[in-house]
Order: sequence, then structure tokens, then C-alpha cells
Amino acid sequence: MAMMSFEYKYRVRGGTLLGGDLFDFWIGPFYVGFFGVVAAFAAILGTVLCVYGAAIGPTWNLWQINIAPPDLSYGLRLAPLRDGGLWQIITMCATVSFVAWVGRQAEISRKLGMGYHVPFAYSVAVFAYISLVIIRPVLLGGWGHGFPYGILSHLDWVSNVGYQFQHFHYNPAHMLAITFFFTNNLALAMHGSLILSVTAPPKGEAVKTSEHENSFFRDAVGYSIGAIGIHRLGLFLALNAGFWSAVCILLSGPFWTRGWQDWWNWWLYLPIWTQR
Ligand code: UQ1
Repeated sequence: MAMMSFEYKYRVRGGTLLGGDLFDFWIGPFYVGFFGVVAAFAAILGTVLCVYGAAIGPTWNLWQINIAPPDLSYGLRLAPLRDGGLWQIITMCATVSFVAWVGRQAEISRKLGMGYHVPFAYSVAVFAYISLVIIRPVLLGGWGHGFPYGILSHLDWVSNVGYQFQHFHYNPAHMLAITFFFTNNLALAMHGSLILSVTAPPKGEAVKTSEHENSFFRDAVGYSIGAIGIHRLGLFLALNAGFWSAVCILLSGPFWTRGWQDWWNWWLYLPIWTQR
């Protein structure tokens, strides 16, 4: 695989957080590292257990394969392998693998003398996953509250949990999350199209620069956020989308048990409406 000249310079020992020099080497293009070994081990074990779960299940139909968490009657105890225990081990494998991947990103960032923006950003996605399968089930007192691992089954879970709160779209944190997802989509569409528009000039014409980018948006909307600014905005929007998604499901059950439309009744109970 082709390497940039600077890669040779930076492919040196050091910067590891765990394991010292032990796994401080590359296999082909891949940095190994302590976290790489842990992530690979947990990911492979989890994947093999998913296939085993499918093998002892009733179907090989990819859409219908389902590895369910234990029944709620097990509470927060360990369950037999065929009765949700597989789900519990797979959840552990996934969590260990995801967290190790954060460590891997942090180590590579250190080696290259970069900021920790990438591991920080990825941590928000990991937080969203852990919210669903660990934090919320623990707060509710049962692993059975985790979502099942299956293509259609996890969609059914989302639908069922949604209807359990009647009008889930009235969840204020859900509203925020969706608004961030949509705004993020808008920002990346604007940014992607802008960059492609200046870097793909007609044949024989020079590529345009940031002056054109700024001018376009000043002409169009009277404001340009700038080359660095659009990436700060993008990261802010993306992280907030994931963060408020996690918050909206953590609120649902542990902190609010009725239909989400009822939450807005706080408005009716404001003291300004009270007669004396
Ligand atoms: C923008 O202003 C800008 O700076 C030149 C970019 O950088 C390349 C962009 O990608 C985008 C999309 C904008 C416009 C963004 C806003 C919030 C006006």
C-alpha cells in the first residue's frame, strides 16, 4: 500500500497509553497496539457468537435472525446462554470492542501529535449504544430492556418502545436530536456541494479557492462561516444529534413513564395561569 512520505517519519514507537512497546507495531497498513488487539479479539468473539446464536435459532433468513436479551424476569442477573445469555455476552463483546476502539483512536492521535477530536466524537456514538443496552436497562432494573440484535427485531423494538410512550415525537430531547440530525444533513449537503463546485472547474480552468466559497455564501445568505467554521459547525451538529438521541431514550422509562404528549402539561401548571 502506498504511504505518504510523512508516514515513515511518524511510524515510530511511543505515545501508547497501555501495553508500552509490546504491541507497538504495524501489520501491513494497520497499527496494532494493545487496544487494537483487544478490539479485534472482542469483535471477532462477538461476531462468532452472533453466528452461533443464528445457528441455534429457528431461521437463517438474514432479515429474521434475532438474538434477544433475557426475559425481564431475570432482572439484572446473568441468564442461560440460550435464554438471553448470548445477548449479554455479545453486548459485553461489543462494548469492550467499541471502548477499545476509542483507545486505539486516542493512541494513534497521540502518535501523530493530533488532537483527540476523533476519539471524542466516536465516544458520543459509543455513549448512545451503551445508553441503550447498559445504562437504561440498569436504570430500569432488567437486561430485558435492551434492544434485540436482529435486523427486523430491532426495528420492532424501536416501534414498540416508541408506542409505549404514545406520541414519542413529543419527547423534547427527541425533537432536539432530530433537529440536529436534519441540520447536520443540511450543513454537509451545503459543504459537500460547495467544495465539489469549486474543485471541479470546466476543463482547462483553475480550481477555485476559499475566496469563491466565502463569496458564494455572502452573496446567497449574507454570511460565510469560513473554512474552519463549517467543520466546527458540522462536528457540533453531529455530536449533538447523537448526544440528544441518547438523552431522549434515557429519559423514556427511567425518568418519564407516561405518554410524551403529557410532558407538555407543565405549561398548564405554570403559576401565571393560577386565579387568586
Ligand atoms: C461557508 O460559509 C463556508 O465557508 C467558506 C464553507 O466552507 C467551505 C462551507 O462549506 C459552507 C457550507 C458555508 C455556509 C455555511 C453557513 C452556516 C452560512
